[in-house]
Amino acid sequence: MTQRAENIYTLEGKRVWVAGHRGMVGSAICRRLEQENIGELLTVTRQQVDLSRQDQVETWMADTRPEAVFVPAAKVGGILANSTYPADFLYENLAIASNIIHAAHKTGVEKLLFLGSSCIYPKLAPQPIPEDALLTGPLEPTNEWYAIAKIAGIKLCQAYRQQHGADFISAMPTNLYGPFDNFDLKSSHVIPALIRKAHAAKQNNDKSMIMWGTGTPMREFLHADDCADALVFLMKTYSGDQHINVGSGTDETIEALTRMVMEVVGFGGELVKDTSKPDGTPRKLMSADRLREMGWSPNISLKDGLAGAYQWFLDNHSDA
Ligand code: GFB
Repeated sequence: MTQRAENIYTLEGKRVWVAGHRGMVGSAICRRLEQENIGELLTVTRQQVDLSRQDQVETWMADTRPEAVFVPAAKVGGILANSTYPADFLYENLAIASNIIHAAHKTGVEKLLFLGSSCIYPKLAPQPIPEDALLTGPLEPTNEWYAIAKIAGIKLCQAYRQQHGADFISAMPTNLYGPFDNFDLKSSHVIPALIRKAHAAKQNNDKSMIMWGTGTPMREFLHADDCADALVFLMKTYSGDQHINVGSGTDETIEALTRMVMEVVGFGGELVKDTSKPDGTPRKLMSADRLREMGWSPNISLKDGLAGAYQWFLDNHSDA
């Protein structure tokens, strides 16, 4: 059995800021922190502080003085939103990353964890993708804007570590799903979209439901609660220059995923492919070796996670 890495940083008694606490990952981190005996959980809404405004971020951090910071805050979206709004995805994510990381340095934050995404890797990276594949080839065009901003965030953490000795680290989660996901069909990722579509098809007694693309691309999925557990683990056990992949280590074709969702939802109709919609990158399975060597592995199977996500959708979307 792999030995679990030792704790080198404690969250106990600390003032911890989760930037973006209302999002799927941010809310999962807040739930996970309930087990950590932290001193105070700091959160702030978009109405109180716009994270893309440097002055607002700096004032808030100088006033609240967090000791540890998680940065899941980002403008996120699925394949269509990413390719439709390149300026928004690049500008907002660059601004959020640089404002928070710079202010964290200025206010003496002890430890910061920045979140990226598996789309930072080259489109045709070797599979499973090791961390050192970063910047070895051209990016996938449907999400290069978001990827460039996230790569800049990783580099900011490395630069502040190198120049100022700041203990800022980065984690690269794979495609995530879970409670508080975005179920809007135009801007969501694939899992919430499929859940919504399969549910609607079942309710309406439709003969079929539509899946975007050819169904052949492969994607790796991780439940947001597993991701949050890995992030807290990294915060406590890891300090280093290199970003760390956070994934499940296995992937599915989009068609297989769609059939799993149909089964979980209980829709037995036909599957129709809309090939006018983009497939995106053919495959992005990340190597999970580094995190496994440190002693962390996920707990929630895709089947159980999908069932939980469907239940969350039913409980929280009265329009469902
Ligand atoms: O999750 P998704 O939108 O983003 O799409 P990416 C994954 C795959 O699912 C694509 C297919 O091949 C889609 O064509 N798909 C099938 C669908 N049906 C649907 C549907 O109804 N809705 C959606 N959205 N997809 C994103 C990046 O890439 O992944 C982001 O754009 C980020 O930057 C995120 O990195 C994790 O996996 O292609």
